[in-house]
Amino acid sequence: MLRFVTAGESHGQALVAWISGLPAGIRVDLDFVTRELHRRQLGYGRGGRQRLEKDQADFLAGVRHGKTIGAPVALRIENRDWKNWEQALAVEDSEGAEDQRRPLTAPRPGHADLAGAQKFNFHDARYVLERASARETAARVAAGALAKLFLREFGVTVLSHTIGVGHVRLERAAGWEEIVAICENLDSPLRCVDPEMEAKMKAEVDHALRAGDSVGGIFEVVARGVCPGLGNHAQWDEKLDGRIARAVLSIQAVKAVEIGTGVGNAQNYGSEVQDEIRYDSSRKRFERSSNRAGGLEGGITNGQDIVVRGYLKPISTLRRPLLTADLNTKEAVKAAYERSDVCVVPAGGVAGEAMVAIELAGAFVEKFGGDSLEETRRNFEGYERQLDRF
Ligand code: EPS
Repeated sequence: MLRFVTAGESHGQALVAWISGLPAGIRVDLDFVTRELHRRQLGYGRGGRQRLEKDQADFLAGVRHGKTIGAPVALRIENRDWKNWEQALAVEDSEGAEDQRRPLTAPRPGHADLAGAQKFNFHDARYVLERASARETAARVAAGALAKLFLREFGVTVLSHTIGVGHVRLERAAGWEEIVAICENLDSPLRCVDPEMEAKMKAEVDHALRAGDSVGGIFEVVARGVCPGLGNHAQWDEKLDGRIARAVLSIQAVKAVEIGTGVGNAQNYGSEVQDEIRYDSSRKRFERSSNRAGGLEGGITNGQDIVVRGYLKPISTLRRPLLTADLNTKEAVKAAYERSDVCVVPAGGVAGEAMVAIELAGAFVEKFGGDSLEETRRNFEGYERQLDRF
């Protein structure tokens, strides 16, 4: 079973990720991991923090001479900002530490601040927000990069692009080549495949920036090359659509997830929604004339692209803050403002890729097993032959 957890506070010493269950023998391309981390830091509308950080994964365990060894992988990503927070977030208690705490007592509506403070009985939301922060997605992206390197061995590629920012929405479908190009283009401001729409999206960000506000949007993750048969219809918690939805919904600020054209499907007739089946005898594979199902039927992959959309609400830290109630005085005050991002949709997409890749890699390991990559490959190829003869 593939398992992964993270630890680390936004302004603490470092983020860490721990991943176990990957077969031995996966080539760990460090440049690829670094590039993935870099992609997550980009995007028009990011705040000052990204100029400070230069995310890099330092592998501590589970990799030898450039390959996984079947042992848990542990990695660490330094927070450069830690040097400004060593007192406030010190591990050890010390004389006068009280004054250094940088407490946050005006909880931001929409953030984990208040719910978390009540849950853990803190009268300072700092304890909560440091861990709730989307900075944590850096650790997910590093773990996701490993999942992608594994999937790559079997011809699977997971990418993403932006299809909505604020009121602006890309209405047309994006081609695979366009998505590949936008993921390779590190200068793209919002990672939208249509330059005209991207200019309008930029204007939405500018508008929010000027107004001291924030803006959300929609990213779309597409996984190509996934064989049919991953996931399982037979038990509710093995259905891969449910697992992917949970994984993407767990990303900070994602409030809805759509698979394929799931939302629109609810208002259309069955004949307009289901994807017709045909057989390609040269490839010896069943295919679909459309992909409204987003590559998943009955919680099982069907061989089409996996298409998953994450809907991000605008982030909750506002330069022109909303009203809140102070955690101690209970008086009406303006919510706290800390340096923040205005728009994080492109970064959300990169985190979305990581989560989808982790779920796909998990389903892959479950179906094909394998302590070593050779074993996984042998089982995978046996299954491919079975599909050829089907
Ligand atoms: C975040 C607040 C900001 C973001 C941060 C998420 O951090 P800071 O308060 O240090 O400026 O920049 O995101 C990251 C640091 C990151 O790397 O994505 C929050 O409160 O969620």
